Amino acid sequence: MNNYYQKEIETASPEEIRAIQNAKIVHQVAHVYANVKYYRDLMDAKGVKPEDIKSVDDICKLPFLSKADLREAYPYGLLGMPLSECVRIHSTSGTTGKRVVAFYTQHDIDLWDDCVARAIVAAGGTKEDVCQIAYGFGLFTGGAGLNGGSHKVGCLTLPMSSGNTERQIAFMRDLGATILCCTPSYAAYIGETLKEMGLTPDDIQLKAGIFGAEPWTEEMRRDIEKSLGIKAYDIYGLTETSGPGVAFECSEQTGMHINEDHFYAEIIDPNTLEPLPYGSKGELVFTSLDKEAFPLLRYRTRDICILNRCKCGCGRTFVKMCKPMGRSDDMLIIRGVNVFPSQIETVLLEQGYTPNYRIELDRVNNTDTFDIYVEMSPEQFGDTIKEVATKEKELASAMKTMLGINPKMHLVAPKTIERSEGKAVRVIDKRKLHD
Ligand code: DLL
Repeated sequence: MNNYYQKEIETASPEEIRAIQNAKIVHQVAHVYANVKYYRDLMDAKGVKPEDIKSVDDICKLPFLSKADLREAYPYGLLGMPLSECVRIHSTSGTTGKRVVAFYTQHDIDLWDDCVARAIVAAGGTKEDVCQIAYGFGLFTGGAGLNGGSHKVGCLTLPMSSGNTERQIAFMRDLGATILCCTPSYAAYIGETLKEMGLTPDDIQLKAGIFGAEPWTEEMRRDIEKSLGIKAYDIYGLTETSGPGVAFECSEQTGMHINEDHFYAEIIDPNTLEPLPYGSKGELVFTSLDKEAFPLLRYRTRDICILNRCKCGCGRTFVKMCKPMGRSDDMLIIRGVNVFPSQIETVLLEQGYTPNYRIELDRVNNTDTFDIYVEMSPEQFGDTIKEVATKEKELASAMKTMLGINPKMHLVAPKTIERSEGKAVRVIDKRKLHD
């Protein structure tokens, strides 16, 4: 059986991969400098010209990009192609302030689909498979990304989107789904529901799962593999770099191969911003080598990670990243959705509350619980229980509009949320997200 989607490139020698990267980076920097004023200004400010970048060894001369730049340049400031050449946008969750909008030409979609197709084939997928996609469809990249990859492999694709779990299981059984793609927490929930419905893994035909978009542990992998009777593979990516498929796990299940012919990865010290050698723990930075419409150079992901180039038993030569080990910013991933505490603060202030709040997160039955405790003002505190309940509901609905997910709101008495003498501790995360 062919284990590769594009064997020649996936098993190319490190020298061959380098040569591809070197050729692409020269072209990409010229493209960005010519077409993206925002980045040209950053390069000019640093005194770097496109001619200074002759190979990927020179990447360290280029300025970094961060989420703050994306916000400043919103919506079109980092666009590398005329809008008339773009065919799609995707976006991260969150409304005002924190939104990231990524643009794609047809060429970009084709490359993205290839990256995801490699992931599906690495998980054992072929055109004989039935691929059930239970990532969200819409602006989120999960549904569309896996859908495109599944088509490229030639799988029969079920674009289910997330939710309606009993229907997911009914389709899975009726249509003989063999590969499930969703967040790991949703996979675990599907496993539990299967059991509650009195079914076992023998009642379904799944053989593999491709799970990502949020942190998950080896323990969770074992649980999911057992409850669904499958082999569970990790997949990584972010909206800014296209979406899922920047890196994917192979049969060895010991880290994710980065699609290095499309993305150049660096690890930096998040404090000094100095590049670190392979094997060091630091922040992952990506340069997209051939994306046209949203060609980010040296984008700081804020994911803490380790890269290594050990020989892999699967035969692939692409560098491997470990599971992300945390973040170098305060972003939380709750039920697969990216949430910044500052978004919560914005809603509270807009709705006339004090910014005295606490977020509590836990994982119960493989689903994230999300509680926000907010102090009432002394005037609000006089309200009846019924009035308070109505206010909690209104606040939850405003949060849902901002964040895309529903927290449980708790309005509490004035001065009951502990004050901190130093940096406020706003988040209590009881989930065990990392090994
Ligand atoms: O989560 C893209 C994606 C969709 C990846 C489906 C995999 C599968 P964003 O919503 O922009 O994009 O969130 C990106 O999610 O910086 C990581 O912090 C986190 N993340 C993504 N994949 C993984 C993973 C999509 N496999 C942010 N393990 C990233 C841990 C992950 N964290």
